[in-house]
Amino acid sequence: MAPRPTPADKFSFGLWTVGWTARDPFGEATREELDAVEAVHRLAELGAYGITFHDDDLIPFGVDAATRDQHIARFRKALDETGLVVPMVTTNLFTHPVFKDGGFTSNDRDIRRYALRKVLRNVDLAAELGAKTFVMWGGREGSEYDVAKDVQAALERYREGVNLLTQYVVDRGYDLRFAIEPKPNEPRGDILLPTVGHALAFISTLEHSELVGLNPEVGHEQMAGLNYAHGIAQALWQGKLFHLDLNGQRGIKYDQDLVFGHGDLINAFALVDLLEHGGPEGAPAYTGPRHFDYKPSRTEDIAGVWASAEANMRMYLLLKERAAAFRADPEVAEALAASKVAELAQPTLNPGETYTELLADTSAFETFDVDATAAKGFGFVRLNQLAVEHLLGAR
Ligand code: GLT
Ligand code: MN
Ligand code: MN
Repeated sequence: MAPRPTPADKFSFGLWTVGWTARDPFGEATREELDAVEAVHRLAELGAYGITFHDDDLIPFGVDAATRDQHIARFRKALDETGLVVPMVTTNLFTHPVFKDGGFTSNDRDIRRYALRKVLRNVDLAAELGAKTFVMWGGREGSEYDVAKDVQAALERYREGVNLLTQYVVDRGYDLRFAIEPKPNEPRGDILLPTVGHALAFISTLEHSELVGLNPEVGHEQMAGLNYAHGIAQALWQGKLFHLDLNGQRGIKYDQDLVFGHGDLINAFALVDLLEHGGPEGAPAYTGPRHFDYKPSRTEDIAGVWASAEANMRMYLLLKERAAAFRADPEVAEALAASKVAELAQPTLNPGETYTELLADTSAFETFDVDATAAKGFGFVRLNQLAVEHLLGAR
């Protein structure tokens, strides 16, 4: 039995996740629209602490200002009634046909200006609702045809857009940071900033790069055949893990958005272990929201939607429990030591040592027993077997 989720676990869900009516490119919706107020109440009952949304999830695209205010007021009331918070907000720059060639990087300049206005309006709403993170998933920023997109110009326009947004946040005094969500493809043939690495390199070029980090999604890295836990570790190492999207994906194929852990379970275990124990002295490496961005499968009715929402939180808590057991096992401690895992944290040079001393150290090279050292194994397989046994609950 995994413990029941509580707000202290910091689980959050996108309104578009439980609210997905399951329309796909091949078939109609299989579920009714879900009211945002009901989503807030149900998620609170299940033990979540937060809800996130795109502007258009909450406020239908194109409604007048008075209607917009009514939608926001109803939502706020539901938040007040339940205590649910809004840790993150994002903007939809992909559904409306006007964004068919992107928002910030559309070839059409008027569309780029419109996109910026749509985002600025939503940044104000995010700040009003107390969100600390503003996600930017540029799903339509890309192309199908290489000759149709000047990628260097597109990146320059992306940069121009993000620079404007950070300046706005600074000038307004908002306590809000931006998190770019990479994805390699779908819906565009190729999306700009396709992986964690591309996005980190882009962020380093920005005027207020300290205000811009990442929102990596499990499935999006795995669609590119990459190791999500490694990507998260690099984002942490660079101080750029501002937020994250947890879900499941099975291999290099379309974006499945399965329940967290229902894809690569071993990597999910390594991820939870990293988040919960990867900080100094085994402390959590990440303390932000554990945000689920999944799609309740098209086969499910509304009861199945709530069961799948629960499944995400349960998977996280079970993995957290398994990771704690792994860390507490003396045999694991011994295997970790035999594999010299902690030795990697030790600097390669001695304190104050330079290449001069290294060159003078004959034990490092001239008398170093290369063959004897090469003959020793690291014992990584034994260590991994212990991890998998803990994951299976076999230890
Ligand atoms: C869309 C996408 C997600 C993003 C959302 C944020 S929108 O549902 O598939 O991965 O996180 O814009
Ligand atoms: Mn996805
Ligand atoms: Mn996502």
